[in-house]
Amino acid sequence: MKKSALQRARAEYQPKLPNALRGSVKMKFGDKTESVADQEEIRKLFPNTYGMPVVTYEPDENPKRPEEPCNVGIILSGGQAPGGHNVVSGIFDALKKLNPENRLYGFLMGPSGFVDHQYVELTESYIKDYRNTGGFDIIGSGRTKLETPEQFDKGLKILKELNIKALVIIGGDDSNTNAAILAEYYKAKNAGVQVIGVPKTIDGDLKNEWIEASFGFDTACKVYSEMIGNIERDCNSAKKYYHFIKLMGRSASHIALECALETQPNVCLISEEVQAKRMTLDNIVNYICYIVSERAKMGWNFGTVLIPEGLIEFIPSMKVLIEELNDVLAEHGNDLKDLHETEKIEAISGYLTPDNAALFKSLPKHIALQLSLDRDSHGNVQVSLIQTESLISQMVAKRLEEMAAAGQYCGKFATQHHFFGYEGRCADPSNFDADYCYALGYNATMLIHGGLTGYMSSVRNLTDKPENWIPGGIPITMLFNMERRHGKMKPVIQKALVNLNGAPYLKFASMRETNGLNTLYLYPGPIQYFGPAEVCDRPTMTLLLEHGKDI
Ligand code: FBP
Repeated sequence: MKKSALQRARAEYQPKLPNALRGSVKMKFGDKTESVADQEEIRKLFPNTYGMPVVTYEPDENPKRPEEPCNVGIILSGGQAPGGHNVVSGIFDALKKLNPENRLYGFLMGPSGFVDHQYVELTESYIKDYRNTGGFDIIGSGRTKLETPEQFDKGLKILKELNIKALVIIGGDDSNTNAAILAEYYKAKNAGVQVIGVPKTIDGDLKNEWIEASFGFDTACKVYSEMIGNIERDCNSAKKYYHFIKLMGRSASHIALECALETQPNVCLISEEVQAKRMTLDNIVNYICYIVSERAKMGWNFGTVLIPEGLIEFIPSMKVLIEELNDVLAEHGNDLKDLHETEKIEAISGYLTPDNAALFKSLPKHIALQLSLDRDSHGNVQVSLIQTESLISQMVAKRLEEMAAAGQYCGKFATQHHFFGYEGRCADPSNFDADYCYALGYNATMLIHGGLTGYMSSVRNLTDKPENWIPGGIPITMLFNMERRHGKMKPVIQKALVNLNGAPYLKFASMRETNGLNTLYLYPGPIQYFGPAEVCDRPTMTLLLEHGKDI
């Protein structure tokens, strides 16, 4: 395989492992746990895996030797996130350290490889080219939902054939939901297979007290912030465009918020705030027009506006519409799929209640059609396909024309649109993600070694040096609540949205007006892998602020 100079240098990087994982360790069990909501329903649905204790480690003075051989299978599930390859190498290195006879198998292209028995054995010579690299191309990823007993039994067949004792699912909230359901099924069946989850998603919305960050968020935000900073320089040089930048993050606005802290744009919308303040599309447009017109008074007809990808679902009236659309598409999707665009909009409107039908029909046609596209296999609207940035900029342009006609605005408004998402998901992991992912993977093997199932790998104390990070495990059911999916109530991991009382949001809100009306851009520059620690190893501002640190 031909390699770039950076690839060659980066291959030499040895991720730092927490001290707590270096010697022989044994498990320390904490108190029993409860799910975040709907405890009674979830306890009933997970009779074998509900309420298990949180786990940490302590040194083991008398480790048992020799270790029994243990084969492990892995699945990379959902959207790519920087660092996935280091999770794989961490699992592998720990397995081989426990017993060189242990084998690691990777199921190809996500959960479908597990069900269809497509796999590869991951050996040192296979893994070596992927250490510290971005992407999930080592075995590929996919979004097949593991939900039926037929799928679980087909998967069990290959696990038994390969003598696999444990399966590690590396994924986001939906994939870890699958991991918990599978763990419960195998335990109920006494199948002798453990299931462990690893918290992955650039969206940053799989977190709680025990999961301080999902992997990939750090690197992805740094890539987007570099590009936003470059655009800010461009826009401050030419002084002729407003750049509307949509940022990935299916629901939560963590990415937009982190990038706003890193780059100080003129506007950054936060979906959670829009929802809490019950803002309408008009309110959002008026706010942007206020910033644009005030800047125009100073002769500045340029600026940057960050828009979180998930915004549309957080505008209360749109949320009600989308919920009804989800049910309509679940019920009538097959009848609608062959209809031509205008007919389709008419037919869907016919199924909607009058208020929703009126709102649906008032949207620009391309947005109405984008909202009616198929949901993903987990029932989510595919927000990456909805051009919210152009919807909002068009509405702003229209309002500015009205303001100009009324003598309230005198400026020029030219726009450029961007969507930053896929650009960041496969970047080479930052030092933080390279170390964090390796520790998460290594720790997943230790949880398997401890005989656990239905647990998620947890590594905490992340604002300290990696040596001082605290590894452990939490039962996945702890993160569950009941939500409506595909028209039915289902147990799923509750997404961690931006906390409007949390330090990252409050810091942003305190700077918002000043950054909006002035030109105070910050230029974070590209990720650095080699150099001073304050440049190369700095975690996200979100993580620092959440841990009471100064930025
Ligand atoms: P995960 O939750 O699976 O990590 O994926 C997150 C994400 O990157 C979102 O930010 C985005 O909306 C979505 O995936 C895009 O999905 P796809 O890769 O299927 O286009």
